Amino acid sequence: MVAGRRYVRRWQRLASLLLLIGLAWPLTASAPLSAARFTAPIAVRAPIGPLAIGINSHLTTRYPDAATMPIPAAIVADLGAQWVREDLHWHRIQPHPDTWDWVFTDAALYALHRQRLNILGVLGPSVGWATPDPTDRPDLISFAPPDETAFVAYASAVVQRYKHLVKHWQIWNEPDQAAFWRPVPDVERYTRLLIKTAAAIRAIDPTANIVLGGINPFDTAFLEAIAVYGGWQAFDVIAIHPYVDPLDPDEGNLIAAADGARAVAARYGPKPIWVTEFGWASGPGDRDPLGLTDAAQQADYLARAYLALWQGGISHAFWYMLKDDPHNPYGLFAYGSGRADFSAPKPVSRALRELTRHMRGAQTAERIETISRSPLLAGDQPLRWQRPAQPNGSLDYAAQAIRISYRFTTRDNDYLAQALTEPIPLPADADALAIDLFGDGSGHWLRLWLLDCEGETFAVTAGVIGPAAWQTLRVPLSRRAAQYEQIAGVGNGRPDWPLALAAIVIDDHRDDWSGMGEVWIARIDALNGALAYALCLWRTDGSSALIDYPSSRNAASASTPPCR
Ligand SMILES: [Ca+2]
Ligand SMILES: [Ca+2]
Ligand SMILES: [Ca+2]
Repeated sequence: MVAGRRYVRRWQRLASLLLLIGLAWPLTASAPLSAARFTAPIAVRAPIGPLAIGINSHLTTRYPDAATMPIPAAIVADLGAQWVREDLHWHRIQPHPDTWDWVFTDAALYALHRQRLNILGVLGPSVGWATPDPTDRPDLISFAPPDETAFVAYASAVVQRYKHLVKHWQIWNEPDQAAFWRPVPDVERYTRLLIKTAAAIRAIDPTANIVLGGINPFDTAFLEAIAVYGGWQAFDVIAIHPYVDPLDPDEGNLIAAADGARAVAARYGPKPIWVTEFGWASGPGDRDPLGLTDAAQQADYLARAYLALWQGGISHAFWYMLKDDPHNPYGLFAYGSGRADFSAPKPVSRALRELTRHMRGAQTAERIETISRSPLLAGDQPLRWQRPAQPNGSLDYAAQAIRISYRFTTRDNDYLAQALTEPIPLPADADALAIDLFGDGSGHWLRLWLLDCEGETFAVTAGVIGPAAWQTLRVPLSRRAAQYEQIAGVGNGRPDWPLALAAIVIDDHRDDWSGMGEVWIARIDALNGALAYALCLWRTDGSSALIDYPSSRNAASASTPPCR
């Protein structure tokens, strides 16, 4: 543990030094990169404290019997999670302007509280009588934006009633999705609702925390627009829903899920980042109609995903969800004979119980990797690049690194693709690519174009261009087609190996962005064996434990110390 901390401090000092260099570095041709470039990049991703494990329990809205609510609450507690996420649906609490019904919310929240579970309460969506949509039935749920005064009154009543049980309030669910803010998301209007509701909640309970509505982290335009519309001070916690299914946690690069939100937060003010939904179904579901993930894989992915999110700087992560819906099997328990049936735990239940047992008291983690690196491209070995088709920037070599300068001028999608004259073949056994880059804090996307053996070109997203410091972006290279986006060429539509690196692409993180910047790449390596790593957990009692990361099914056989 001590060694690990010293390691971190050394990198923090180097990061500060590089930051100073970066700041004193006005886009000149001979930047002083060489002194730092042969040391390893900073660990930009690391646990920021213990991981709070949560579940989307939905007892308030989905468990059918208020009288027996202690039963499912005990089942949730038995899984070992510390947090639950509960919907406080407006149409059930206030079905008419003058009717208040607290039966199910009282039953669920008190039962969960008695199990010592922390509760994240979700406020919203609309009730029909409070929207202008004439097709809404007045007493039913609606996803149209609500009358703001009525919404604030409902939120205030809920917070007044439960402020001693609930300290974290999420304003709406997924306001950036058309399914949940109809007919189309309206960030200006959401931000206004957020500001008004947050002010009302803080007036009632100054110790309350306001959590953003759970947004897609792979498109940060909505998050940034909240700041532009003046909403950044209205919330305490950024919440993201990084669904990557049917990709697995490694293919989906879940460890990097928070990078985009963090880049936005670096511009407007840092805040904790929570994952208030993530998960995989155990068969055909909303996001994966083919059902590419089965029950065993769902269990396998659960632990890998929680640990990847933790490594990625997430402090709270809520699995979606406790129980299957009839046609959406994301649950820990099968639907069985109905919403009150908890008799059929799926393999993923056991995986969660094992994970919570291992994680009890764990403060920090250290990844023990057994990968090998082989260099693909290095900044001190200049290659030939083609002039890009777009007049959006240039590439040259300086200070033993590739320097890519970009200038995006339009309010539409801008990108700069720098293509190699001769694409570089990837080793046949490559599991991932690692890109060591010095960012500019822009938060733009770095993508790679890969050429397959049929001549088709595919794009993969390497990650987010982070702060002015060295960082490593890791791109998993799945053998499954789902990860890749075909952009050119004629063939079977799948990436057929061997692949070759064809281009490095910078894409503006939101299309209406314009401006200029500069990114340096010291090297790109191929990694082999990327999945063969383990996680060493350090606990408050001084003990440590080694967990096999690749498969939670093996977690029961996790060995005890020493980690090394
Ligand atoms: Ca192909
Ligand atoms: Ca773009
Ligand atoms: Ca643009």
